[in-house]
Amino acid sequence: MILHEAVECYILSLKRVWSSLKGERSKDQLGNVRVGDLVKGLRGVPLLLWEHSSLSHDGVVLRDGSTKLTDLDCRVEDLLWLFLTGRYGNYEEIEVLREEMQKMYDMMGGCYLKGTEFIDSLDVRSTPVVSAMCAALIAMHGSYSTVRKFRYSGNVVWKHILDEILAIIVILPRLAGYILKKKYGLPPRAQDAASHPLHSGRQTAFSFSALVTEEIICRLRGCSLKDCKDVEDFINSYLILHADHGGGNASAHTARLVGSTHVSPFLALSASLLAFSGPLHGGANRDAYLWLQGLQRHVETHFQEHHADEKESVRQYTRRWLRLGRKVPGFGHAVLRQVDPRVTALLRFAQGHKDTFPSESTRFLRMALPAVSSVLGEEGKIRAPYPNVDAVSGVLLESILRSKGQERGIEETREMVADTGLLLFALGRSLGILTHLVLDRALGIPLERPDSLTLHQLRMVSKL
Ligand code: CMX
Repeated sequence: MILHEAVECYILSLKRVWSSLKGERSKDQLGNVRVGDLVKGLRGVPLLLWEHSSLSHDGVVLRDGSTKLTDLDCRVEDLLWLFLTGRYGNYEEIEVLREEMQKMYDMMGGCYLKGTEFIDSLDVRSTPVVSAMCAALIAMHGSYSTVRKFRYSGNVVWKHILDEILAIIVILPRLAGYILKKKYGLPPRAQDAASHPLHSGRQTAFSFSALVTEEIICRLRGCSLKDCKDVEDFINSYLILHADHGGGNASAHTARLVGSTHVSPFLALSASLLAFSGPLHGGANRDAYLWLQGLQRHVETHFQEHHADEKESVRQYTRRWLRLGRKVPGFGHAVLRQVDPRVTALLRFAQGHKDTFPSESTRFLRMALPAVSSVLGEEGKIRAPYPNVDAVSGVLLESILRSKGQERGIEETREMVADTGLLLFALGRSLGILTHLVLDRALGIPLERPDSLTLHQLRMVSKL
């Protein structure tokens, strides 16, 4: 028997047991959990401590138990203060944080250089942008730990971790901008030169959203930050809405698991972003935008050629897609059971800023999303046939990036928008993940080490 046949044979025998455990034996008790919990990815089983926020069927709530993430009206630095101290900071405190971040930013030149050298050595065109970011984080870790020699243990280790996560946070926007520059051949800027000090000579205090807007959006649009006030506000909201979603999602949980081995936050973040980039999690951000682009083209063509009803075209396209056995990216959720509140918040923002977001983009989303949902609902098995945050972010971002009249081809612009949305999501999520690593180490969260069972052992429990 050749290898593939032998493996297939083994898999078929495992699948038979697996299916019975998912079905008729799922209610069998297994210690404190049920067999069904184990085979369904521990959905809804409360197993993790996560201080920043928790997620329920209708959205994410911050640690005070009443404030929704979508209700926050603040800057990224206010959120960082909240995550790190458990309360809102006053004006002076946030200014102190901004100064700390500016100092950190000025110190990170050598480290950043290591990251960019590593990115230069990659074939960036064929490397997924988040993988390039992870590789650069690993390279920068070597440089950072040479300068700051300390062991990742002891009572006050959280102070070192705090310094380290601030160092990472301030450098991430430049790294993301550099990756996009390399991948899309954007014109170099003085700040990209290795010899150029990181300090940009900005007159105002450090602002994460401003840095992200300057390094990513302004670079892609070829404009300056002062012409982008609305865009900077959008980016600030986008980062905040993506910053945290409880501790059970794949990226947050990976950071917790890997961090629990006491590795450096550079490495824990790198691992967590790799988990993030999968198509069922953050990677859906990119896929959903490209899927919606295909949908939009289909709807336009059908309208031009047959004057077909738009909603019917959307339903037809979705049905065909599902018939191929594929998932519709940007729809469904493991926890939410309604339209993702972040979808509503981002659309509301766009509708309130019509100069930046032409009404056609929001009109299309408002028409198409419920039509896709209605087809997914007909499937019967999808527990949340509603759009999640990934369904809107790319289309809205495209409005910003196209509004300056890019000279690129349509396909390349699409790829660029898709990559940019994904990187922005990664930057937002890094804020929650990194700040929680400080709390993990301060609390002494132990090495995560759940028990595992073989299918044979499960069969014994279920008497199969
Ligand atoms: N398209 C097609 N089928 C879907 C679907 C979708 N968008 N969402 C769920 N289903 C299917 C599942 O594959 C499952 O089918 P089987 O029973 O045949 O295996 C069934 O519906 C039930 O799934 P569920 O309980 O509703 O959803 P899960 O908790 O298993 O999965 C998620 C949740 C997000 C992985 C899933 O909805 C999905 O794959 N969505 C598309 C990818 C996506 O948008 N991911 C981003 C989520 C947000 C984030 O984490 O960033």
